Amino acid sequence: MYLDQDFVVELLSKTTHVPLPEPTSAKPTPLPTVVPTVPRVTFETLHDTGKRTLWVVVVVMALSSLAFYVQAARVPVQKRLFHVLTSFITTFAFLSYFAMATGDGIGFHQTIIREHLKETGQHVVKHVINRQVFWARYVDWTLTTPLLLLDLSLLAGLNGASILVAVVADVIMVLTGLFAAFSNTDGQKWGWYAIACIAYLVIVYQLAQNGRRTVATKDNKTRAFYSSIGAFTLLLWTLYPIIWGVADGARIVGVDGEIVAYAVLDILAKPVFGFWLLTTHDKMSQTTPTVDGFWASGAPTEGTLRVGDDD
Ligand code: RET
Repeated sequence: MYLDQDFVVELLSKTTHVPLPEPTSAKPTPLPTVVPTVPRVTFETLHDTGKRTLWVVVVVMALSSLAFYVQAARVPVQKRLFHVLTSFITTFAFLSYFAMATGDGIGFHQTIIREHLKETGQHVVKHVINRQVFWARYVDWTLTTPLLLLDLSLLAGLNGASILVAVVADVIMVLTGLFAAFSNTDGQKWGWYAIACIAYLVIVYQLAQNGRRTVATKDNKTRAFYSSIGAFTLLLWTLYPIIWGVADGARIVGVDGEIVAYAVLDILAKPVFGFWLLTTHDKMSQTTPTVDGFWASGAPTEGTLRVGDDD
């Protein structure tokens, strides 16, 4: 707003002046010291490296999903379940990476660092750290890690109860990992993390102990293959909690580093794992694990009464 100078002078001259207090002989009382405390606010976010990496994974997941769907249509129906499961895994990963690359599925976790002031006895906010948490990852893992476990369990011929235990432990692991990522105190964060690690050990037990015992009754090729792909999976999966620990957990690794590390692991754990599983499985003879029954032929119709049939 523009104000005319003469108008302002006239206005001020008309202002009634409040009389100043008369000087007294009394000494001025000391005022309490007010320490100005403006907290430092920092943001830990992704930069160009992170963004580019997310887009690379979007493309890798899209192309491998297409390849898996095409391969699924070409194999005998008894082998198709593995293809369908693996295609779903990369499809969910594609959706989650597309969300993150376009800025969806990302939240902020706020850490507030306080300082104790001896003079006033107050706890003042000194530093506020806002770090991006990619929660879309956890949605992806909740859906895809059980499917990966299903792939391995079917290969080993694991019983239904063990599969269920492994899948439920897996969901608990991912969800408690998500709680850890958004927790407020160190106790809460590492408490959730410890629970997630116990759930992870339950999965390892089911697949390594029960899975190996079951696969021991199968042919040599299946046994050898289960050992190799199982060891590969165990190694890769164990790296996830380590990355979480140094990135989201201890905050030693930045957001870009975290994205790159998970991208490498995700490509190995999904498309590379998938291609290895499917090509090896397709090459195996008909005596090696195939899924028959309902999953290949649907519900049995033999012996059922069809209402409406004349004969
Ligand atoms: C969290 C943090 C809490 C402790 C543990 C974790 C384990 C995560 C795992 C993830 C595997 C993901 C895979 C993705 C494939 O694309 C949740 C990181 C134990 C094992 C295989």
